[in-house]
Amino acid sequence: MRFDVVSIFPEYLAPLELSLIGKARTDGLLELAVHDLRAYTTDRHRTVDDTPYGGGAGMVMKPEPWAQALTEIAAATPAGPGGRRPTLIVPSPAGEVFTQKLAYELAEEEHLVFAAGRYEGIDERVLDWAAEQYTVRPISLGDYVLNGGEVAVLAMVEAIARLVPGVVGNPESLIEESHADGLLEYPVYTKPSTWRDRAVPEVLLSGNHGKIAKFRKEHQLRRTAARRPDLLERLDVANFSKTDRNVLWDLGYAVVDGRAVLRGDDRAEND
Ligand code: 6GU
Repeated sequence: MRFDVVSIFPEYLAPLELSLIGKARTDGLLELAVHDLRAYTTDRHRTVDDTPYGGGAGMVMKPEPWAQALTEIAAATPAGPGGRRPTLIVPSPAGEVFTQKLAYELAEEEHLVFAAGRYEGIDERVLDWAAEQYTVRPISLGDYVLNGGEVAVLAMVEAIARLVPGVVGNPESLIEESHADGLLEYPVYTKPSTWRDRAVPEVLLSGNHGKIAKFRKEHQLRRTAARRPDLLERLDVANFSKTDRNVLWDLGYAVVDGRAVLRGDDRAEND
């Protein structure tokens, strides 16, 4: 899998040389190149921004340096016969929200190009124009505003690259983690068994794998209900065991048409 990142702050992407992603690159599992947008300017001052038409605060990124960079990157990596066009990811708080599901989808692609903008964003015409060569996807990390796309690129590259086979040493660790099954991860503990008067839950020391699995699922459900009720309400619970349904009931949820519905909630009463 190949990643290209275009930014006016290429040094911002230096962490991609570290840890699992760095190792995957040296192992040849991933190719990743960072490009300085200013290398694609032609004026003496290497200008990348200008004032917005229509007025308003801040500056807008000029289209031409982006067009030069994106044309060169697409030309350097032509899709083979029957090959797919590369995906152009444009980090933006105005994009669709990045999720684990989207990470899995993008991990199937051969070539991802990230256009990390700064200021008020990139001239919109670049996105329309780029659609001739790329599948263009504006993507947001969530409902808050960053100063630029670089931090979002770091987050997305890490989330996507770790799904590429071989990048994470133990593929089991991809299965039992938060969001993999629509629930948050259960709490984890290590030695010592008592630390500052706090004991590890007894069942985890029991060696009883059935009981341990039950404890963990219960805590996944409790945690998700407390922290992310939105996830719980979207979950398909049609195949939940009696035990899991009892936990849901304790948490105030009934199972209605295969969904967890808050008891006492209008929707539950009307069903
Ligand atoms: Cl992808 N970019 C910027 N600039 N701000 C964000 C974001 C992305 N996601 C959330 N906030």
